[in-house]
Amino acid sequence: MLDANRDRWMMIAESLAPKLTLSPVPVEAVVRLCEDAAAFHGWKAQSVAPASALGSQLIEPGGEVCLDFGRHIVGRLEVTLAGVTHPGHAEAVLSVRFGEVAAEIGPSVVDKTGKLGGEWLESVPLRVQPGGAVMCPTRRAFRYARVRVEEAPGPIRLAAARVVEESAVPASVEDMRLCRGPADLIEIDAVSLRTLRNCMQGVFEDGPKRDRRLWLGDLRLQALANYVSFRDMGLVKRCLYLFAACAYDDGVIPACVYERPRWHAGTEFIPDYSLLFGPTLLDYLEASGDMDTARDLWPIALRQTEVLRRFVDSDGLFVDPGDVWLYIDWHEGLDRQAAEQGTALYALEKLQCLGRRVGADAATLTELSRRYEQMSAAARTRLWDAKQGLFVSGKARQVSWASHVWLTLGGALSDDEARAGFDRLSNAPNALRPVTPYLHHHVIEAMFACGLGARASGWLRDYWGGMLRHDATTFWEVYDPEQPMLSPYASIRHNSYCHAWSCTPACFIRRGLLDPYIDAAESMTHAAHNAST
Ligand code: RAM
Repeated sequence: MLDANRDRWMMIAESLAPKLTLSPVPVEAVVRLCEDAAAFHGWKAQSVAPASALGSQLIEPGGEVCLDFGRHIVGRLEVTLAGVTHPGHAEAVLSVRFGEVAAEIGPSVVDKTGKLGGEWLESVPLRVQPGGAVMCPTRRAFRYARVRVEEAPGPIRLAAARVVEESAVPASVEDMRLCRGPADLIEIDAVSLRTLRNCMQGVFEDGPKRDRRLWLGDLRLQALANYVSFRDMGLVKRCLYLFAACAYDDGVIPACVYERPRWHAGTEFIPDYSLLFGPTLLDYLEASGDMDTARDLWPIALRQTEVLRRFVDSDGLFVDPGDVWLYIDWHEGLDRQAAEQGTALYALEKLQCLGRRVGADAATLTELSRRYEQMSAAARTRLWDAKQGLFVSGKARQVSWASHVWLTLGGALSDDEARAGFDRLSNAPNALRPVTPYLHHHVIEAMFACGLGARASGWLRDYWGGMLRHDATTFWEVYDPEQPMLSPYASIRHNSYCHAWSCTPACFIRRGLLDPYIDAAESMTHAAHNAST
């Protein structure tokens, strides 16, 4: 299946490479980054002067200025030096550090404690003649740019600074802003779309700051938000084909793919991501009607459920092999067995829908249904704790939101049971809570699915609204209101602050799912409809 298709799939993917839209964004203010114990990450930007004052500010060699662009941007910084101020016309050497949030570049020394490479934290040197302009050679993701004068014959002035913003999306977030509804939801929606737009580059990136990879779990959620907003079907199709073309030789789809030096699979394999290829393809088919792509990629979507057999015992129970990356959420102590069981059920169910749509043969559909029933029964007999009225996971019989949420999404519970489970979890302080917007998204999806719309709506406003209250202009990779310094990478400076999987509030808002829980006069569905037509 693979050998015959790999090159063709890659050609389709390459033919869909987007043309990026470039748009200038002016600097908004000059700020100073300072420590502040009351700020969520311990740093804040204090306004020093309006942008109009930039040109009159003299910066001594060794001195610096911090530019605030008012919101998160992906693009190239361009600075223009004022005309000759010193004899000799010597060039100035500047260095620039970029930060998505103040805490990233507030400290004057680059933080080396994080687990990732951290190249994006290093400063970029720029040489510029008096009266001339220079553009940063590489694309950066940032709100703040800390410009330091490394060498100059005397004080210099910046005559102008701007960013040439890049995105695969031609529409601006302002064009798409909802015109009706509660103010917090309008803002949550706009910030969701900015998060999505800034991640939509040559592919749907997981975050534009770090190594800009395409991850399958992120793609699924980005695509859902894209269908209710920018509706760029070509970019989703390109990404689906990239994953298919980069599958390992046994047909397993990797968790992520890299662009350079040429498109290739990452070594990361995450079963709960591979399993979501089929559901992502089904969502794409439903949004685009593109049956040719669905039929073309159906065999490889099906293949991911074959791979699942490696992890399932003869009763249909997912067993953690111990040496494979199970993701689900970035909670360190999370036992993922039950949530994997739920993801597998979810995928098997969606695969049956996809199979019926693409005209799969009866034997395949019967086998998918048999496996679904077996795994569903195993969830009830092996993972359900009747005394607690909740699922348990792993040898330690851990209780978590992740297990309940994914087994609800996988259809292992009736709506009544799922609702009762949410009540019990809320009263179980030891139940492990979600820490990333990825799992929070699924909490909300599961709540809506079992009829807890009011609760889902409140959860969304509270969680994503919390990031807004901490000045987010795009949503973050990791956010736990109780743990500001939480990072899977040992440093919050390595976290991404414009992250793919965080853009999904727009899905719920624009599908009108929150409408029943807000004042009828403020209904957002009509506004969303206007925005997308
Ligand atoms: C990280 C990124 C990415 C995610 C994986 C599991 O490296 O945050 O978005 O999909 O983990």
